[in-house]
Amino acid sequence: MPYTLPDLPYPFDALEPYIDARTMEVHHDKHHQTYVTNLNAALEGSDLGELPIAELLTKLDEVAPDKRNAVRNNGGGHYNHSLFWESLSGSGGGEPSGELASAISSAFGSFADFQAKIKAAGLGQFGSGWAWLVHDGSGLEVLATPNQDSPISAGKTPLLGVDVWEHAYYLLYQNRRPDYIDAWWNVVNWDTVAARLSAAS
Ligand code: MN3
Repeated sequence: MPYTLPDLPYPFDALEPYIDARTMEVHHDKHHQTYVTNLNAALEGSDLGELPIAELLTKLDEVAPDKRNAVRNNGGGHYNHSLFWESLSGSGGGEPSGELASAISSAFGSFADFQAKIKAAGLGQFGSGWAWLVHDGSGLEVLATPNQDSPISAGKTPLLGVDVWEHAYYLLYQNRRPDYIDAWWNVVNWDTVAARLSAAS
């Protein structure tokens, strides 16, 4: 069965004023749809297209060499964006609690230190990519990936990612990536992130 575009779990305007409805519409309906379409095209005739997307991204070396980059980019795009939509909520923001809050404090010092690390990773990613909070098997780590590379391909479990491609923010923030990252914290769904940590650890 081909991969399909998941519905957004909220209306396009749910993340206003931090992320505008028009950006969400184009980002989900056009950008994410294109990753799905191109992923299915690259896997046409291959059994690998039967795998759950997260598993496919751990088996990129099994993809035919002439299709591997297309699967890496578009499969990563599909997986990363599916995770991204679920990580956000119009009633999000604030700070995490419980086990997630403790894990962040012990890994990074404080929630503010963690936020600074994510921002530095997002701003330090030249061109397009993502900044991530991941579970690396033993604890939490912040890292950046270029393009649509996903930490899951490196054996790390993504808990939260911020999309720093210009398509994620340009309509509202133009070149001001720092302002977008600052605003994005207001729509992070910490319940989802906490559930991912529980599943990973
Ligand atoms: Mn994007």
